[in-house]
Amino acid sequence: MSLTQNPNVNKWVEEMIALTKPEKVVWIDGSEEQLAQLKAEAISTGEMIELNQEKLPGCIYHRTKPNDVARVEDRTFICTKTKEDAGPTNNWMAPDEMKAMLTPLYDGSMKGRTMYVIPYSMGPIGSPLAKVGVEVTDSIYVVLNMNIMTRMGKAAFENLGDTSDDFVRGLHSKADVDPEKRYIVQFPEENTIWSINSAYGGNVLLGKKCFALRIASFQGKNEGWMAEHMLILGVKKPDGEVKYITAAFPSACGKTNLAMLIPPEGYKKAGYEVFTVGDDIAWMKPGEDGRLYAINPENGFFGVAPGTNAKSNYNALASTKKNTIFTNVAINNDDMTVWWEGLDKNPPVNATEWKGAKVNGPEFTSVVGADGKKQTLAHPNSRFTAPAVNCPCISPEFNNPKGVPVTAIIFGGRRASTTPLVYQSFDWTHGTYIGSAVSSETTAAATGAVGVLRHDPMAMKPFIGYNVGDYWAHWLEMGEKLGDKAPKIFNVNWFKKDDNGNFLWPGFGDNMRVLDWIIKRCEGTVDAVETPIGYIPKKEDINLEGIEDEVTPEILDKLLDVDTDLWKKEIAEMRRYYKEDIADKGGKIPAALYEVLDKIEARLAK
Ligand code: OXD
Ligand code: MN
Repeated sequence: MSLTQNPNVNKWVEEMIALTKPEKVVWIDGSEEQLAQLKAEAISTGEMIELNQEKLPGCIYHRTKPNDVARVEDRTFICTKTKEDAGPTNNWMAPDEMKAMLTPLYDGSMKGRTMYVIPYSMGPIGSPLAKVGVEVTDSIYVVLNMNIMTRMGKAAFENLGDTSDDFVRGLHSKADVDPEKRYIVQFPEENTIWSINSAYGGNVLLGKKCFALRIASFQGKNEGWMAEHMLILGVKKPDGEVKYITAAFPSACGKTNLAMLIPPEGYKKAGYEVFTVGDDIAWMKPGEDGRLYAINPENGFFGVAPGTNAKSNYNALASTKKNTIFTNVAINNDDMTVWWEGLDKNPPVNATEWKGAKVNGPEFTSVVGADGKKQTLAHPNSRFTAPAVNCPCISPEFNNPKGVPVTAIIFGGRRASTTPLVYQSFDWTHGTYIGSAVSSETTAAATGAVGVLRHDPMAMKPFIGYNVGDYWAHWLEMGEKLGDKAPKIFNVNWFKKDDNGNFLWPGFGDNMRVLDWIIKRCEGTVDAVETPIGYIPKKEDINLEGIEDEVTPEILDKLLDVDTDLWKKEIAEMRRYYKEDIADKGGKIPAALYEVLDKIEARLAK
């Protein structure tokens, strides 16, 4: 029975029932009893596996099909009325054409199955920045994950009210999990998402990338706010004041690690603390005082497991110790716990690898495959879905409906050369340019050539729900609206290397030293060196206490170096990118961004 009087919700759910023809319909109220019952059912059918309830209370395991282990960008579409409105960074099809193609796939796709109707809120219930979504799905895995990742249940409907039409309609059916018929489709003009033939996280937890980034970025443009692929962290200073920073990085650049950073000893002793507000998505809107406020629309972390350990990210690991869902990691059959590459150096002897085969872990992981890489017990994109409340450093402001005021915005990527450890933009327009120029070198972990530069503007390339040129224009408009209250914009690069290929900067907790400089710049308490590309730190202003042996003055010189020749090449590449990848393909680049390029070029020529 429906959980809401809202006729818009009820009409849409009726239509989805008529289309997919489920045997049964269950409305998710979010109660403990209902969740316990669904969990038990999923365990009884084998869809979920119960883990060791003493060591990992409340934790369960799920294995997806081997063909269904990651987001599928080539099968992700933005269906706006015109192709131009989707722009050069998105796949596009006309909405009617897409619906005509997908309707037969959905027709009867839930026959013999249960449809779950999930009401959820992205953002704290009742927050003026929050938004409501309803997802219908034929997957219990989706229900159990959405329970962790969102504020799920009846309260979301109460927040929506009995008449509003302002909710995002998400239709998901795993159908036959056929990769040839897999589509992840956003209809931004209709607040609608259709996802079919996948049962993997990012493709099916429709509140996350589909709603909170693709649909929300479009809503934000129309409503005067921003949906960004950014972590949010708070730095508490010894005087007790907390400064909030958001940061956008392409994948494989350590976003979750930065969000949950543990400061070096010296900082801890001095009284610094870092709090996590979010690790993936920020919704930001000007507040009553004219400053930019951010909420994390999510309620949990959907993190990559491999590489997570007590050293690389103690807080993330601690977050996974209860009420967590593990997807595609390995199981240690001796005690029904979980394992992944990089957790420790001892793969379980009696293991089940991510595809479900029982193997001897050490033997299995010593075999080099045809691709020259060692076999892995856990899939490289295996995940944990962990409740945010589990995180030892979760911010006390996590549920604050007003959000947190943003002092600084950071962009970054993985760059072996060219880009210094940190630099500050001259102003918001220059900062927007820096965001548009975000790029990262591919790592050995990804397919394709290593070290190839991939452009990923604002780390949003796969997530901007409209034309990237209009998105950049929206950034510029937001800057105008915020005026002198706008956050300061910085760029960082933790990945600069020496001539022998060694990283110059230790990273992880030591990134606190860079955050420290950024905060002081925002407060106006440190000077900087003006270079053609922006302000860089004076050497003495980066606190190296405790790592003087590792980061010598010579190394610091290299980290902060701005090489004119390399930057001339960088600017030439940006001109090529703007022209060939964006403008020639229908992206309208704001004139102000070309002016920034001209100015940097002129400064470099001097
Ligand atoms: C991503 C993620 O792919 O957060 O960006 O999963
Ligand atoms: Mn992400």
